[in-house]
Amino acid sequence: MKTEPSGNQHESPLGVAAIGYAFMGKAHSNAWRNVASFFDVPAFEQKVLVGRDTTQVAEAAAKYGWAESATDWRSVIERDDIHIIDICAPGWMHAEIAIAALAAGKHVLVEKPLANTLGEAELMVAAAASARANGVQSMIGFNYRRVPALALARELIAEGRLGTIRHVRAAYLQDWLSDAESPMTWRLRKETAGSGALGDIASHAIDQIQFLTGQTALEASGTLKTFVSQRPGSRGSGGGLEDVTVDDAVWATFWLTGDMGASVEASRVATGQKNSLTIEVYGTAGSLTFDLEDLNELNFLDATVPVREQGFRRILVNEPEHPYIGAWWPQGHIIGWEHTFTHQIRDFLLAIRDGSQPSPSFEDGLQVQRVLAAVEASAKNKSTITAVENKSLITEGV
Ligand code: SOE
Repeated sequence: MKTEPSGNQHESPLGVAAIGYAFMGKAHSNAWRNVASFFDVPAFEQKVLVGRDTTQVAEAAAKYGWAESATDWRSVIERDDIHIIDICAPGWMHAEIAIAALAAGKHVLVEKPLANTLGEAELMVAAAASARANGVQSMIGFNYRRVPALALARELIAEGRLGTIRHVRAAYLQDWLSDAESPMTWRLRKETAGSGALGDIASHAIDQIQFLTGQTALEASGTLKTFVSQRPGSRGSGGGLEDVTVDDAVWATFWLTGDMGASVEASRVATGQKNSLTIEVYGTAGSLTFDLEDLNELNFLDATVPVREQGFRRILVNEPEHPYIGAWWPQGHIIGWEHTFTHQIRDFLLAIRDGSQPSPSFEDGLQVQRVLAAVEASAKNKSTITAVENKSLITEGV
């Protein structure tokens, strides 16, 4: 017996199709290939990898463990043997694919940020809400929520071990665009990426601030900067310089619910910084610091002990008691960046099996998109504060 794709009981394994085979397609494919070796998840099959270049996507499918390859995502989402669509394509494709896949009764996982614009994000949330009524689940891939150390940080904060949180600082610094001669890519054009460091990596920091504290941003003040305004055309474009139409770096401050302050800095031209997401949380009873480049560690200061004993202590987040770790290796055998994608897909599959809402939801993705839009508005208007609009653009007829 096989129920509708929206049903949660599937005798036949869940058929999975991934769209996109570049960096994120590779990271997600790796997770699909190993999740069942480490976690108890419902049966699934890596059916189809979709991409635009017939030869390249076929090579990637064979390499990454997909049974088939295809170049037309529209035909793939109509297949009865496909139940899950994993969108690893550039941001400008998220809305069209996700909305069509949800309408076809497919569960959808989409990479961050949710969309390139607030309007697209709103439409995706509306599509997710109506699909959810039919048991079709949707999730956005803020994978750093699945770093065990950050999942532990959220637990400690929720338990009150830091007391009342006063402020949070986050910086996400990379340098892969520091060289002005680095050629254009889709990530450097507003029409394909939506924004630069803001949507690409500050989105992670903004999601983390809200995830760790359980609060949401109310107001934003931001500055965006493009240091390299023209770059050599992308490979095969015949040379010449092309205008960069997104930001290289962003600085923003926020006020959140819970009377909490936050600051976020993100740059893809921070020479020498490779993939450094650092987060600091300061409360009345304690503090936490984290660095993605040391992702197995969480530094915790307990301010309730006598001052003579106080100090940040390193928690090696590698015990079976820690989130996700029990499925991997004995304590101390550390894990890596790629494991967060396995954790993400494990949670997505369990939510589909249980008919529950995966987290983060498209609504969580929309909240981040609202903050991104508020930072852009603040930067554009040179306004010190911009409300994070909580109204629906759809009802406002935008
Ligand atoms: C940007 O370089 C990037 O690939 C982001 O798009 C990812 O979300 C982040 O995990 C790593 O850096």
